[in-house]
Amino acid sequence: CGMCVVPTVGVAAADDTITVGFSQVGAESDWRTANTESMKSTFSEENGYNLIFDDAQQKQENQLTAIRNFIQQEVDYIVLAPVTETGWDTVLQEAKDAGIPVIIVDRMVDVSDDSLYTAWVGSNFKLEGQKAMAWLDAYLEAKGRGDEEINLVDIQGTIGASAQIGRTQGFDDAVEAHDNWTTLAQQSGEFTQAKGQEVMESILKQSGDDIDVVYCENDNEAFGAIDAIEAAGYEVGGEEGQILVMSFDTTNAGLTDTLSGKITLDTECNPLHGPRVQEIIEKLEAGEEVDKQAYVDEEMFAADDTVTSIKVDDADYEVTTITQDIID
Ligand code: GZL
Ligand code: ZN
Repeated sequence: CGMCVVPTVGVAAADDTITVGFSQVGAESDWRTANTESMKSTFSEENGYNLIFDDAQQKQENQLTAIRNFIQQEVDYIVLAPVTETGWDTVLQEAKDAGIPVIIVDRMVDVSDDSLYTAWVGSNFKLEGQKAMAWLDAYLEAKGRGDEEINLVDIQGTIGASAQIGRTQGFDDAVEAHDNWTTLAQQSGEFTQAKGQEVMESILKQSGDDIDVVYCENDNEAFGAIDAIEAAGYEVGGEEGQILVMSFDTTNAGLTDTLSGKITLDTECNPLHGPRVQEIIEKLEAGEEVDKQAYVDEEMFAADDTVTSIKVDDADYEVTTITQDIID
């Protein structure tokens, strides 16, 4: 009903353990599940922590409620995985007034004053998009399709999330740079399989025969899109006449689809923030300085070795051909 306050799990801890309040986006994707697991296994009791975990079911108002609960419970640290970038200034000011350091993970917050958070650790989402599209450029060239008219579909993530903003930016900039590339459709799949399938179905109805590439902004959307594409009688894959599906997150299921060739490129987005946040908290406990922002390194996995390295802004990135033992 939205009125009931979801009871936040957790109890007040003995005074020598560190109590961490973690406001998580939700459980919309495999990536999110791995991210939650990383935080829970790092901030375990046996590791000397008391973790109070809250799942906001992808609603910002639930995250605001959770943070206010953490403040009332006088936690030692607040960790926030923000669902979208804006709307955090007031609640972060309340945490600051309460003297509770806030660590942002994964997506960014867009705040008027960056002293409202102590540190951020996550991915460079625009670079992820640039890398993926640089691979597509090289892949099509290698396949002799560099001058062909290419029609692309972008199934976007949750609108306003940093991962969506950055990956869409990488997509749009690359399409802009190629006069033989056209964006047929660009719509949010909300980072979920169900919505990804629904959006793909409606786009296929409008222009199925014209689609060359589907750029999914996470694996779960790709799973849904692939089901829709195959149900409509088209083939997914990197060859002419097939629909090339590319994705992000490199979840186990995503890499399994890359191994089978259903996904042609999966660009990593590393979910294992637990250890990184722990390092920040331990430094803060020791009174040491921490970096304001820390990007995680991320790789790319392709179904075949057509392209083994790409360049973005004079930096080189390796493209790994997926094998079963990488997935295990
Ligand atoms: C990316 C993260 C995104 C994942 C999606 O760091 O914010 O949110 O790519 C998840 O799977 O929903
Ligand atoms: Zn090009």
